[in-house]
Amino acid sequence: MAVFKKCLVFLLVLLTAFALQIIFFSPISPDILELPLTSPSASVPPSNNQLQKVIKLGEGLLEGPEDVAVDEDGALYTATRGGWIRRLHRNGSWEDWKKFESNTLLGIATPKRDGLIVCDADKGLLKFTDDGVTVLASHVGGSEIRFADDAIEASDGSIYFSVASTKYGLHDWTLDLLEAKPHGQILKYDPSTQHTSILLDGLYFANGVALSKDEDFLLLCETFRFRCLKYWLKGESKGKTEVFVENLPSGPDNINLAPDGSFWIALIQIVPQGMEFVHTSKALKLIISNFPKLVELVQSGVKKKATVINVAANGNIIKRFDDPDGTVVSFVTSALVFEDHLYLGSLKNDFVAKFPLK
Ligand SMILES: [Ca+2]
Ligand SMILES: [Ca+2]
Repeated sequence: MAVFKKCLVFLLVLLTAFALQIIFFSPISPDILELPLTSPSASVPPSNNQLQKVIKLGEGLLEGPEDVAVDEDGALYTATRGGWIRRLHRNGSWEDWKKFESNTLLGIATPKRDGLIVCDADKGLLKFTDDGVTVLASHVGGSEIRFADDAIEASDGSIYFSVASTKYGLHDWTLDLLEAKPHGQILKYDPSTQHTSILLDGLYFANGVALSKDEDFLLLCETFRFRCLKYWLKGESKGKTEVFVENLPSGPDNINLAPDGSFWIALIQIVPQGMEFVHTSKALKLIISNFPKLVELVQSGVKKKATVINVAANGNIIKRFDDPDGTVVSFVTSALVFEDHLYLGSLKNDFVAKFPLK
């Protein structure tokens, strides 16, 4: 009996130590993640397999081309995992335009004048020109910019860009998701003073940014809230933020203005089917975060779908295209309209997908 008691005490001590280890040394301090309503919403068109019709551009040449942008001459740019900025000329030839020592290049935007604006999740806001690369912003308010995600330039030269998380980097984005706290920001870079300031704080993974046709508002995607917000830049509501579109079927990534004034948003699956329960328990999240293999498991299977939506300037969802099981394209992170075609970037594919809209 005494032996049994000793064993029990030993087991209790072990369990307490395990619990303390998990609570005090966990890399996260989690909150519950509010998942989108699972009942089909009347405002979201049904899933389809339209995206299986895409044409693959630059296949094998482009590793994880997260975002796409087109310049005045119709050249299409993308930044790859190997740090290459590659561009596709109108004649169909790909050019290795610039190389940067980085595997964390994300959102890009073509400025009014030459070059390319690029977000690097390690270095901040960069600008590439034929002459080389300049770091436009690496700090804000004395702190390093850790996870710059996407940028857009206004006609006055100001650059609005997102910071997905001030706490975790690109390679730890799953921890940020498990923590489910608002570590995201929108920053503004002023070219006349070269100063960067915080425009918005407390966002749930601030991702894609886009300006409206008249530049009267800025749209920003809050991936972990399954919604996009509208921040007014002009008019009576200037400085105010409101919901643009919400309860999306998955997390919005990059967003782009279309020539007709509507927006194209790529939706990424951040919670794989069957894993929803993980996000409803803080205790479970604490345990998982201590074991990298479990963190991997929570995210396994997220890259198997592709969904893009077209949203009117008033927030109504107009169209939806999917590859529901990622047969041809998967983990599409951006959608851009150029001359009646959609160009799709992806963190998983090794090509840019082209999809005819007409
Ligand atoms: Ca972009
Ligand atoms: Ca992004």
